Amino acid sequence: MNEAFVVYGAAGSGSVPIEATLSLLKLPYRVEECAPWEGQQEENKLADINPMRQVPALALPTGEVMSESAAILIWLADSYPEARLAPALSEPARPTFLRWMTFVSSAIYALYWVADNPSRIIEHAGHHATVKARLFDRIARCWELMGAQLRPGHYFLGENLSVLDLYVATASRWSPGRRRFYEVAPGLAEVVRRVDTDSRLTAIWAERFPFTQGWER
Ligand SMILES: N[C@@H](CCC(=O)N[C@@H](CS)C(=O)NCC(=O)O)C(=O)O
Repeated sequence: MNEAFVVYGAAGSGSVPIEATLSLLKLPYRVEECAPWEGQQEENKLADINPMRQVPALALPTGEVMSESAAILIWLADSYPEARLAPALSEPARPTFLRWMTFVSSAIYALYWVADNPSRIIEHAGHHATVKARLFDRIARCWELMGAQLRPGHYFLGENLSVLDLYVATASRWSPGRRRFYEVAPGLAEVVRRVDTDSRLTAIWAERFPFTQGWER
C-alpha cells in the first residue's frame, strides 16, 4: 500500500477543492503538477492516470485512481465522516448535497471543455468569442438557478462547511468570474466569501488559488 494520496492537478484548477479537502482532513498528500490545457506534453503526463486526460485525478493510498471532481469530493467526505464535510446518508440535507454537487460538475464544469478551447467544436476562429460568451452566459444562468433554489445557512447546507462549499468557492472564480456570480446569485455570495476568508483555508488559497489583485473580476 502506498502511503499518501496523490493529487494530479494545477493551481486554480478543479484540483484545488480536493487539495483543500485533504488538508482539512489532515491527510498526507502530494501534488503532481499537471496542466493539460497547456499542451500535449502536459496532457501526456495523464496518459496512464485518466483516459480523459483531465485533472483533477486522485490516486488513493490503495493505488486505485479516481477521476471526476464531484465523485472524489463526495468519496473523501464520506470516507472521513467525523469531519462532517458532507451530510450523512441518513441526514435530510443529503439529497440537496448530491443534487448540487452533481449540478456543478455536469451543468457547469463540463462546459469548460469547450469554453477553454472553442476550436474543439468550431473551426472558424472568428466565432470563438461568441461561443465563449454564450457558454459564460449559460454558466451564469446555472449559478442563478442554483442561487434561486438553495437556502444557505452559515454554509450552503447549514451550519457545517461541506465539500460543496469548497467546490462552489473554487468554480465560481472561473469565467465569467465572481462579479457576475454575485450579481446572478446574490444569495450565495456571503457563503463563498466566508469560504474565501476561512482561516483553515488561508494557506491553501494562498498557495493554490491566490486572491491576487483584481481576482474578483
Ligand atoms: N468532469 C471533470 C472535468 C475536469 C476538467 O474539465 N478539468 C480541466 C481542468 S480544470 C481540464 O483538465 N482541462 C483539460 C482538457 O479538458 O483537455 C471533473 O469534474 O473532474
